[in-house]
Amino acid sequence: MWKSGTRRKLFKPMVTGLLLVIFMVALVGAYVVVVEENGVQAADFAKPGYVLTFHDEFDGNSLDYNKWNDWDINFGNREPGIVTTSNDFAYCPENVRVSGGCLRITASRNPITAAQCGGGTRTVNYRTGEINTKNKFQQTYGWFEARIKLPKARALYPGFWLMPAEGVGMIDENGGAGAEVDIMEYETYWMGNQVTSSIWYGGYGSNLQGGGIGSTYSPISDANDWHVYALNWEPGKLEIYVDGVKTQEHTGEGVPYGDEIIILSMAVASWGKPCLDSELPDAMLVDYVRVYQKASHAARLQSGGQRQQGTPSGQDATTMVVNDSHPCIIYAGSWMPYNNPLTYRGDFHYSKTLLDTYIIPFVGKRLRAYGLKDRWCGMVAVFVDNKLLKTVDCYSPKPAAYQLLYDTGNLPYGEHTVMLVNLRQKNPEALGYYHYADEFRIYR
Ligand SMILES: [Ca+2]
Ligand SMILES: [Ca+2]
Repeated sequence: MWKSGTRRKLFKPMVTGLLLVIFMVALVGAYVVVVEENGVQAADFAKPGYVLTFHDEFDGNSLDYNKWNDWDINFGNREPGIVTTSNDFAYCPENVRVSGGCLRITASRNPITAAQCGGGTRTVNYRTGEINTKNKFQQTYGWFEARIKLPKARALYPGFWLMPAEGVGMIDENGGAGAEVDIMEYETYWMGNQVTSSIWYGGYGSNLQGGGIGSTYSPISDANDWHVYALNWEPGKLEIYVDGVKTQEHTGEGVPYGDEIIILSMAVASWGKPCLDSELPDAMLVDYVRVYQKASHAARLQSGGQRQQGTPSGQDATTMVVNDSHPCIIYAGSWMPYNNPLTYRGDFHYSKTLLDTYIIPFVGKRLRAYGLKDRWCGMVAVFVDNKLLKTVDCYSPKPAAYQLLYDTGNLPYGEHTVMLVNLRQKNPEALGYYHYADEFRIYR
């Protein structure tokens, strides 16, 4: 009798917990489109058939160094740099600012002696800026979009472009995995109400090939107004969109098939034209950058796109490693990000509150979740496609990182959703109700 009574006591809160959880499935389902990130509704980013893999709305007061570098890709450590011997300008971190909801890359007349690519230093007359995602974000295929306001001062050359993640060496003679893809470039001196798009491959030496994508130029209604410039990159095909209208297409040779990084930059005194110093400083403004992956290409995304630095263990062609900070993970409740050098990419999300929930939509056949375990960890429920998979006790008498927290097991290949819910329950040894999410591996 004593035993059965105890069981009933244990059973009752469990039933209540699961009923609440089932209620949350519906609630969270409705919550997906209104969850806010940086004050902007996720619904603003929604792109049917795609998943958001990277974005920056530039809403803060400084550049997000988790996403961007503010120096040229040929340099490092925020070093001002001159890229070619013909340039009369240096890329300088000080000319990159974030304010008023925008990234601002400013060209200014302000001589500087800086390092030159290939060695040595030189004094140039102008300073400007560049940001890029080298070693921070890279992807193969997908939709790359930025909302940009071009500058007016003459002889400026703003650009929104992609480069091979592994460096220019990836642009090989046969087209190779990589290519420079110029989604949008604009020369203020002469282009008027049109922008240009190009592809370059074969290296930058005598084998350089490429040129304009399609008919090269895309009309814009007003060069000095805001426009959305986008690339749709698929296997063997590049398409350029301006304000949602397809303007260019390139198929066949040179279309890259390896990871690329994003660059926003502005050259000065370009095309051999002089600047008019009285028109400077002037800036290109970027409202946002958003990158998506086609849901049907997610298998490809798992094979190297979205590759992340510091992967603690093998990532092969069939595995995608996703950090807890990935924008596709939807956190609801009082989850908090936290830094810890012992974790994957030095961070994790933690929860200690009943019904804190996260949702991971993915395409694949299996998901494994990894995180920390310690004496303060409690129990969570894991749902796959809205069905309870299991409850998991993450308690460990000794703290341990990179622990397998749960595994969906094999599923039919396709679109799935994993949901985790904090049950705020624990075993008698545990000291708390914490849950730590650190890293996810998705298998195709
Ligand atoms: Ca913005
Ligand atoms: Ca992490």
